[in-house]
Amino acid sequence: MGFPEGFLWGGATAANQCEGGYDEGGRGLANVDVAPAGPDRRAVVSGEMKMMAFDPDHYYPAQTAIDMYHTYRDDIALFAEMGFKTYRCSIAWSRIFPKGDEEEPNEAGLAYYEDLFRCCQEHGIEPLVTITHFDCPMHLIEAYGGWRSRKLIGFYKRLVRTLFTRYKGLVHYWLTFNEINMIFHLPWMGAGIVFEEGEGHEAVEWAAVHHELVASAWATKIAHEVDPENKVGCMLAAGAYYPFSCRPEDVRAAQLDTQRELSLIDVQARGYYPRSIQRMLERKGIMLDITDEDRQVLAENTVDFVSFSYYSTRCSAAPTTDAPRTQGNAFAGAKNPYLKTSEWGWAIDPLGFRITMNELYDRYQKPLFVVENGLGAKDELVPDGKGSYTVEDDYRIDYLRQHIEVLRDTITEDGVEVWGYTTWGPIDLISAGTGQMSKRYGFIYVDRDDEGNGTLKRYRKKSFYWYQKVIGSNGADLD
Ligand code: BGP
Repeated sequence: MGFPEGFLWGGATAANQCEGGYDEGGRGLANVDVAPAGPDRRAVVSGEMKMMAFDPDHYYPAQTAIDMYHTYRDDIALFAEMGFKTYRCSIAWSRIFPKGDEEEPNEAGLAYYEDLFRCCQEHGIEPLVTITHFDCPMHLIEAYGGWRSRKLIGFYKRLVRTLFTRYKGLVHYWLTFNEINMIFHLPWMGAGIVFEEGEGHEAVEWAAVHHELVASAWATKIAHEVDPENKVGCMLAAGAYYPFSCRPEDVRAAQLDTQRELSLIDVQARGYYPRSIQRMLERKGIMLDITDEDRQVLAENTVDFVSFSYYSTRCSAAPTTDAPRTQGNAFAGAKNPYLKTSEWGWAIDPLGFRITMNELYDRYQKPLFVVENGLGAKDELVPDGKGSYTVEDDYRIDYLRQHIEVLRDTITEDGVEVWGYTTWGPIDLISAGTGQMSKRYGFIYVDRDDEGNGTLKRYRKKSFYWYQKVIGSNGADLD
C-alpha cells in the first residue's frame, strides 16, 4: 500500500518571496515589501521596529525577489516537467486592491493571476491558492492599524468575493491565512501589526487573531456560496510540542503551548474558542470583541480541510527548568538534545512529522494537507558535465526522502487522511525569516545572492530529477 491515487504532489511559494515587481501593474506597497534583509529584519517583522517605507540604509529583497512576476510561465513549465499535480502560490493583496479599501479592484492584478492560473491548468496543475501569505496593503496599516482593526474584515470580504468570482472554475483549493498562529511570533508579517510604545502586545495580537478568524469564516462561507466545488482550508505553522522532560511542570508547559498554538485552528475547524483559551484570556484581562454575528459565522463555516507547514517539532520547558534555549522558525523554546539541526539551527525530526499529523487528525477529524516542508540549506553551483550547471544536493534529497517515508507510513499505517504534499520553495526564493537568498529550499537553483547580485538564471538541481521520479511513481520510488 502506498500513496492514494490522485495524491496532490507539488511545491509551494508565496508572492512576496518570489514575485518581485513590487511597483508594477498598479500594485500598492505592502508590509512585506519593507521588511529588510540583515540584522534589523527580526525587529521589523515582529512589529518592534517601525518601518513604513524604504530607507537608503537597508536592502529590501522582496522588491525583485526572483522576478517570478515576469518569469512565471517558464517557472511553471519547470514545475510541470517535474510532474507537479498542484502548485501552491499566494495572491499579493495589493495587486488586487492596491490600497486595500477601494471599492473596485485593479484589473491588471486580476488579469495577472488569471493568466498564472490558466498556465497551471494548461499543464494539468491544480492551483492551491493562499489568499493571504504574510501580506497586508500598507495603506491598511497606516490608516487602520492592520488586523487590530475590525474594519479589515470588511475589506477582506471584498477581496475574497472578487477572487472567488473571477477565478471560479480555475481554482478549487483555497487557504485563508498562511500560518495564522504566526501572529503570536511575527505580528508584522502575520497581521500588519506594529506596536505602539507601552501597549500590551498580547491584547493587540488576540484582537488581530479574532478579526482574522472571523474573516476566515466569512471567506469559507463566500467560497461555498460562489462555487460549491470550492474547498477551503486553514493553515497552521505546525510542529508538536514535546515536554523537555517528564517533569510534570515541563509537561504542563508543553500542554499550554499546544493549547495556545492550536486554539486558532480549533476555532477554524470546530467553530468556537476552546474553554481553556477563554479562561486564559479572562485571567489576563483580555476582552475579545465577539459579536453575535461573529459567533454565528464562526460556528456555521468551519473549514473543509486542515493544512499546515511542518519543519520541526518544538520543545517546551517550565520557566523553572534549567534547559538550553533555541529559536527555530520564529518559535523560541527549549533545545531538544536528541535532534540534529539544519545549518540555520532548525531541528530535524521526521518522526515528529508523524506525531504532528496524528495529533492534528485525532483532534480535528478533517483531511490534512501538508503545504510546506523542506530543508533550507546552502548550495554550491557546479558544472553538470553537459555544458550547464547543477547542484549535488543529496542533503536535501535525504531530508525530503525521510519525511515522505514518514508521510507514507502515517497514511498507510495510521489511517490519517492526507490530500497532498507541497514542498516549500520548489524554486529558490527569499527566506521569510532572514531575507536571505542563500537559505535555499529549491529543486531549481536561482542565480541570485543575498545582496541582489546575479543573473536570475534557473538551473535544475539533482533533487529536481529525484522529485520527478517520486511524483512519477506516486511516491513508490524514493531512492
Ligand atoms: C514558513 C513560511 C514561509 C517560508 C518558510 C521557511 O514559516 O510560511 O513563507 O518562508 O516558513 O522559512 P524561512 O524562509 O525563514 O526559511
